[in-house]
Amino acid sequence: MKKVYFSGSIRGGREDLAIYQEWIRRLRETAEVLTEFIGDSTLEEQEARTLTDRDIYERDVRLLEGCDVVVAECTQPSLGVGYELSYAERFGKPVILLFREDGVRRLSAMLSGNPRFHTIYYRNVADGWELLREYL
Ligand code: 6IA
Repeated sequence: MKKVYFSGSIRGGREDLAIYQEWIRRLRETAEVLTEFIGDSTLEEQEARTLTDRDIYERDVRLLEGCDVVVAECTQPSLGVGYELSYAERFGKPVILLFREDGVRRLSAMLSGNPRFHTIYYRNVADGWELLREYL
């Protein structure tokens, strides 16, 4: 089973939380998801009590280094997700980006223009999943 580092916005905004949960649920059918906490609705309160930002950074970098592939939902812009993508590239990890098309937002050219990243544009998770599963 591949180890997937699933990346999604936290402090960048939690508007897409339900979408992250759906992606994580599907990914778990065929892969080990190292970052199930991305889909946790109580993450902010819990981690604020138990972990410092330094702890979070160190844990996430360790998980990134140990993964087989990074899958990042990039529709909601997040500095942390962008940082993780660059870090993943530096460590030679395959990177798949997920971007929900709404006809308004566009993916940053720094991501869509990177030939080492593969982007899946989707309208709903069920359709996107058919494309993503081919890569896992
Ligand atoms: O800049 P952002 O917060 O949106 O960055 C989100 C990305 O950074 C995610 O893909 C995570 O892998 C990572 N990340 C950021 N914050 C956390 C976190 N707790 N726990 C785990 N991973 C994180 C934040 C809790 C805090 C609000 C108390």
